[in-house]
Amino acid sequence: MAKRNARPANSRSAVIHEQKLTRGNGGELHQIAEDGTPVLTTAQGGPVTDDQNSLRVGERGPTLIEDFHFREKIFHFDHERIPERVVHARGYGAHGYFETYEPLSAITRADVFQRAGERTPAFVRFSTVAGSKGSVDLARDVRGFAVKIYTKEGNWDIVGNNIPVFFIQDAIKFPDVIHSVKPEPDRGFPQAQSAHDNFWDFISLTPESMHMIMWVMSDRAIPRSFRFMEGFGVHTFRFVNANDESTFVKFHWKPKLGLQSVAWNEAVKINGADPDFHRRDLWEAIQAGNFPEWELQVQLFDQDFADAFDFDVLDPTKIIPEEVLPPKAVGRLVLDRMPDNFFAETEQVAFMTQNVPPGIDFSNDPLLQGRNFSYLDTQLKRLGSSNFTHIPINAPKCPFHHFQQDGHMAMRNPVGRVNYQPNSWGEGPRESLEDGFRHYASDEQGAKARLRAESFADHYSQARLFFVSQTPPEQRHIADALTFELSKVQTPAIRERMVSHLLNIDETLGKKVAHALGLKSVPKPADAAVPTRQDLAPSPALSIIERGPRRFEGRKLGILVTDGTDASILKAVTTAVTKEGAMFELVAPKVGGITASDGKWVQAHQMIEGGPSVLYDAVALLPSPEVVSELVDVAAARDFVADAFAHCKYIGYVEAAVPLLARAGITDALDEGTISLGDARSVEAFVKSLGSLRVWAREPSVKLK
Ligand code: HDD
Repeated sequence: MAKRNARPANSRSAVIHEQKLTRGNGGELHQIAEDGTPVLTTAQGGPVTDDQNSLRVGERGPTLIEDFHFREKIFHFDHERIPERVVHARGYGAHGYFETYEPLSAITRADVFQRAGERTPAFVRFSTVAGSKGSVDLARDVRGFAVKIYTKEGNWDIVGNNIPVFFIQDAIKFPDVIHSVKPEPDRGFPQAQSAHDNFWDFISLTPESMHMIMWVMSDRAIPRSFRFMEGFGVHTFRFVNANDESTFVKFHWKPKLGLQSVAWNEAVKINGADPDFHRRDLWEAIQAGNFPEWELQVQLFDQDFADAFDFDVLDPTKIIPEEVLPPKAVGRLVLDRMPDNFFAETEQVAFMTQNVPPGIDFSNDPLLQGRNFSYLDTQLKRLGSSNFTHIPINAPKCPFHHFQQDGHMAMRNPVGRVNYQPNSWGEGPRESLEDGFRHYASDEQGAKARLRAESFADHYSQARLFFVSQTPPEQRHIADALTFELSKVQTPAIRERMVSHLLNIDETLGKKVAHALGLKSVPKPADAAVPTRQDLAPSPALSIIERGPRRFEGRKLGILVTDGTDASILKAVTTAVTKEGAMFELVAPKVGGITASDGKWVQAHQMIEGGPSVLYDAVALLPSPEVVSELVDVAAARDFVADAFAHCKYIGYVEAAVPLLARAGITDALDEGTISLGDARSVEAFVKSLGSLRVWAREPSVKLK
């Protein structure tokens, strides 16, 4: 029974529920009221009478320290924050499973790869690298792609990125590259930006970063969705079979829905319109039952291949082109459930490169070796206790037995007398030579020294390979991104030094950026340790456009509607889009909705000011002739159209929308991406063409930068 408590006037807003605890048969109290609602308790389990007013002396007197409920509540609140991750602070995760296609027993003894069709629980966290926890989703940045697979032989973490190479070759340089990209220490800005002096100063002094820079300046760094990006384990790892024979392996996650990115001009606007764009996208897709999926592909090779390959397979700034070594599909990853609680799972999940089950092992990649130290170490700082594996998201899902005990927040200690081994009580777990992890017995020798292998010295050839493998629009985007970023660098010498590296990668690119920056003269190419190889065959697998989806599935159409919108065209568009496996949102002058031409009320999803076209992959303009004259004067409606056009999106429009197109300056420039919607057939043609996602042929005319 709920009743308004008889309280002094100043606390009248507080509604106190008067509840009676239920009793069990033995008369014991339960913290559940007779009507089934739980009774509010303290963290100690004590039932609470009043959570609206602290305990005080008289109506206007001081608060009493005796108020244990108040003190406990505020104490806990004061300690809610934990340190954010030193990198990859902003992230979003989901649960799912990994399914093995076929047994891989010949090459690995890892249990997870032994049985076709077996599903193993998994958790994935996507992230940006540089920004703080509260930064925007569409920063130009690398995306983290960290996968935890809860195998029957312990947790296997592939702590990867959406880019298959890295900035540096040796982990000892990690603090430097990260310091340089984070906010500059004297001024505390810029946030989640690489466009500043410190970053480009470091990069221009670190030629090994050039291959990575090509990727980071490409559209890969502004993905449309986590669902449309690749993931890479980056390093060379080893598979090891039951006979202790090793095969080198590189891990790649390939999105089922294909690759897709946004334009930089669009990214900047998305960050304003919806800073949580990527989070919301994953949340909505999974809640709607559109479970994102990636295929695990592996590049497998032996020592002979490694010896013959043009580059060192231990160098994390190099790839093995897929055309040179085609990947093999070995399983799939499906994300089908959001965490119950963001903090408990996504924030507290601890990924560690050193989490490998028997059958998977490391190579000598110096970046990987350093990471294997860093990831354990950082969890203590972040999660506050060596018992972070007791947190459910980090605990293995297989049985585990060890003698680690005590420490802060110990949830489970060994039971019984024995907490060591060997012991003569005949109790407790013992090692297993047969089933335990056996480190691959590679034969290592050499003098102790701080050295960088000569085989790591070519910093430009693969940067060039990446650049020449891009389509013309993608090459333009790289040049534009470099120009934008370097335009934010205030020190001319840094801009010039950067251009001197670009000249080694591709002379035209270097000159183009020099010109766009307004450099007075083109600098000398940087001194290179070894000449850039011009003869590497382009790898089309490196292009997003070449790898595009050719389908609109999983994408979103924004439909501009008003009172009087043609109901039959609207129906045809929404039906066709849904049939494609895509989503749509209705954007209307008022979020409540519209009355369509058939007199029926249709609920809207966004008001025009809240649903700019940057949130959609394509747009349909279906205003009625009566309302369009009002719409042409609305800035957000004009931007909706002008931006969709400038971002090279497909635009379907009814005749009534022509004045709106005209106000957005588009009438003369209509092209194959602006499609008139007169009847069901034209709607079908429009929706079919959406699979191309963008009309890149339009780009030079709109000067999208
Ligand atoms: Fe790292 C987090 C990926 C190099 C040290 N890293 C972190 C995350 C990802 C990566 C995806 C976020 C995990 C999560 O969602 O919780 N890192 C990479 C990749 C690298 C790489 C693909 C190069 C190939 N990282 C790298 C180096 C070091 C670190 C060389 C240190 C020597 N990384 C860390 C860290 C983090 C981390 C400080 C911060 C939070 C955490 O580990 O759990 O230990």
